Amino acid sequence: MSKTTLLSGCLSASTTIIKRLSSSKSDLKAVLAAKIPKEQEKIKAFRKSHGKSSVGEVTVNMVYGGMRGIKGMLCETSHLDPNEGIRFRGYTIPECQEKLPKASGGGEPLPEGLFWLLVTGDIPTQDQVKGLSQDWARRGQLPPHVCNLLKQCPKHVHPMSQLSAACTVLNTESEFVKAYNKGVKKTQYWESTYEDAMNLIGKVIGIAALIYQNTFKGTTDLRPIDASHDWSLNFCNLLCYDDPTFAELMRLYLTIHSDHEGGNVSAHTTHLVGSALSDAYLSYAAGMNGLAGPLHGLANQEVLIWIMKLHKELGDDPSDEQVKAFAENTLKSGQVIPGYGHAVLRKTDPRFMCQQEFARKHFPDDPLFKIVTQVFKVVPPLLQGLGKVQNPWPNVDAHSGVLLQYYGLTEMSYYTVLFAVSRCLGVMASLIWARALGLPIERPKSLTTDLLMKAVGASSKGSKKEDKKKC
Ligand code: CMX
Repeated sequence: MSKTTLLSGCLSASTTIIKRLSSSKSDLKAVLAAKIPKEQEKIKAFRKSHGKSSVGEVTVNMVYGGMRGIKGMLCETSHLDPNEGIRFRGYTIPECQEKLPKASGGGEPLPEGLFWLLVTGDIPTQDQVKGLSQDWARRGQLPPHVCNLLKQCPKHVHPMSQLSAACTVLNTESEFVKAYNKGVKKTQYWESTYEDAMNLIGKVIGIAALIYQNTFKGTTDLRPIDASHDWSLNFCNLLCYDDPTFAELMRLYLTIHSDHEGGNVSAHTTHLVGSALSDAYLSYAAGMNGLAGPLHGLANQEVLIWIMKLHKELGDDPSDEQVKAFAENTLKSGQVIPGYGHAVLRKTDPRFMCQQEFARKHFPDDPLFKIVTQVFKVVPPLLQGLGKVQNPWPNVDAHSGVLLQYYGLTEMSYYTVLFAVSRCLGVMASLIWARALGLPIERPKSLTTDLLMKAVGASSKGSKKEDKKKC
């Protein structure tokens, strides 16, 4: 396929590809349409019989402590057990690796399969997954104003800011906005949201690739999307990474970063913004602004910076004592050890484990992989020794950078964009369901400290209000 199919440096699916696809749409929407009424009925009946039952108490510490442990959200797509880790619609990561369809000759799950699972709760067939790959490819073309915005973006703008800006202005394409403005019924909101979600997933790889090529490679020419390729392979092609093992890594990477139940910053923000009936593009962009924080998705960038610094200072084969001293210095300077700890998990993240497996299989002797393994041995006892860290074990971000750099993707400020591409699957699956279930605008109750004190019968002596009263 030649680059003549490019639209002034902008991603386009060629006419031949579109023709090939016109008869090969996946039947995901039909499967979903059949499931929604049953789910609505189930929830209606459940709320009728148990709507006023309590699911737990809220303590003062929870209010001050980032709402940890408050059961106040619905998330159908995945559930995070503190000890076991994530289950996507009931399936663990090893189960997904075993059961989800793979690319021809490949060993890793296709993210298309995971998306099907997140949306429907069912493991898809190879044909259903193929249909999704083709459907997303068909939707891959970017409108010129999005390409122009990215092309004009100064190189020092962080790739995550570029992603957020591009996805925000992509809402010119929103089918939901069009339907809403025409007065569509609430029961049909999910249909146009589904189209937006699928279009966004189709386009996000082109946006991400354009950010990469423009920022780091000095070009805005992208290879065309090929409908005979899966989503990850197309993404690798757009990035110009042709190693088939890198495509396998991407399939695994884009699968495991997709969803982590509802309360994490990116998923929660996407849901919150979506609950105001902001369209899928605005909701996703908002969520990704949260993913861009160093305590969340940006940690993958921070980890590799930290590992590279360690490697530069200590060389290829540092002793455990040297690694320990390096980590202690990080803590002494008031910083966290990036890639370690979690708000919910209390054991090593299974997403870390499967990335470790991948590295062990494909490049066991890489010096940076050895350092990651050594840090895994040295850092947990160190964090345990601080006496305040709830989870001293590595999370997903502790490993991903080392895998990416091995294949030559060394631009660390880009790493969170890869996380964001994957997270698109989870948050879009949830947004479709939020609209299908007619979930209302989110509006939790907040309290002032004085009101909290009153609520639990504590004395608010010394507070400004009390002082005022005395005057
Ligand atoms: N290094 C040093 N200190 C850490 C730490 C780490 N990796 N993880 C937690 N702590 C500290 C906290 O900063 C906190 O200290 P203070 O009380 O002095 O403020 C204390 O331990 C208690 O924190 P916690 O309850 O264990 O953790 P939280 O739920 O508040 O925060 C997280 C969770 C992930 C933000 C935190 O562990 C952290 O900052 N980790 C490093 C950054 C990181 O890897 N983030 C990625 C998480 C995965 C993701 O979302 O992508």
